[in-house]
Amino acid sequence: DFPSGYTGYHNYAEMTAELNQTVTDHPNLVRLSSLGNSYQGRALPALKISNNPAVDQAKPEVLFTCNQHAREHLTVEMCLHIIKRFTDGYATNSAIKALVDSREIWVVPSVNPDGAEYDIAAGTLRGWRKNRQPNSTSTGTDPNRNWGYQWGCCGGSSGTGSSETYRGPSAFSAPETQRVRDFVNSRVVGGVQQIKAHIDWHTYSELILWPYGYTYNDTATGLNADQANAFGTLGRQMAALNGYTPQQSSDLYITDGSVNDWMWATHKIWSYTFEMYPKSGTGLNGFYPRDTQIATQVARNNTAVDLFLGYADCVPRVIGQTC
Ligand code: 0X9
Ligand code: ZN
Repeated sequence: DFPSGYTGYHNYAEMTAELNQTVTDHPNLVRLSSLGNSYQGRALPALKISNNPAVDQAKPEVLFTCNQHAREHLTVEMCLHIIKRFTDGYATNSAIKALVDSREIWVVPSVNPDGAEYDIAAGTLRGWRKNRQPNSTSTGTDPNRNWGYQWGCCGGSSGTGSSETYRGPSAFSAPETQRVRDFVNSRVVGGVQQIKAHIDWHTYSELILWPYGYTYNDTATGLNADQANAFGTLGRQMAALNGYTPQQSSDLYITDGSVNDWMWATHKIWSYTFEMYPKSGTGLNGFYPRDTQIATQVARNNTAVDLFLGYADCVPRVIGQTC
């Protein structure tokens, strides 16, 4: 389990208990489901927050995913914080109520529970990143190199099983990315993707990133200048609220097979990566802020998340366009 100094983080059982408690506390605001199982058979819970969660309403849908990378435990706390804020706050906070009433919000607090549990299983913090699926020479696929758009195209991932950025033997070879893919595909209703915007939470470096990651070019197939401008403009506005640094993903480094590129290229979902606290670190310590940091660092994103949700129906509005 989490060692001393980190017990304020949720392990998988505690995360599951928290989601179940949310259902008990707010049965009319949430619906809990599973996207299917991880490689090792853990359920991948998804919580829908809506003012009528049993019904598929004709409202813009938004997706938050956390913990693609095992050791980035702060992101699980971010997703749980989003859930708490938009459920506990509904009755008393009119701004929160307005967002929940006008959106259908999906939260997947752990895309990689096998890796996260392995990371803490010995009572130490192992620095594990990937999932726990065996490969031909080693263990683990990097989920964020396993998505099926320009998979393995561009030197932004590795074909070596022991690498931290091993892309897997084929796109969507990881059960976890398959499950999220199938869920997102299932939200195409009547030929229209219902999910309009997405944030994938990571640590660390305090960045807001947007597509594409596979190329340094600002525009490319499926991403025109207006769209790049809208991505950047909303990204910079959110960064002004949380103090992160905004940039195109590839300005950090080239990645291929990342979730943001797939979400955008395949579904035209406005998909961002947020790299949370801290801004810098030495060795693995940047992945392991003490639990005393959790409350501050998740709340820091409140206004950026609210802005994001506000624009989620039509991100191009941020540059004066209509949808
Ligand atoms: O390398 C990653 O997957 C992310 N950084 S992390 O340190 N959390 O591993 C960055 C992904 C950014 N997205 C793209 N470049 N597309
Ligand atoms: Zn990450």
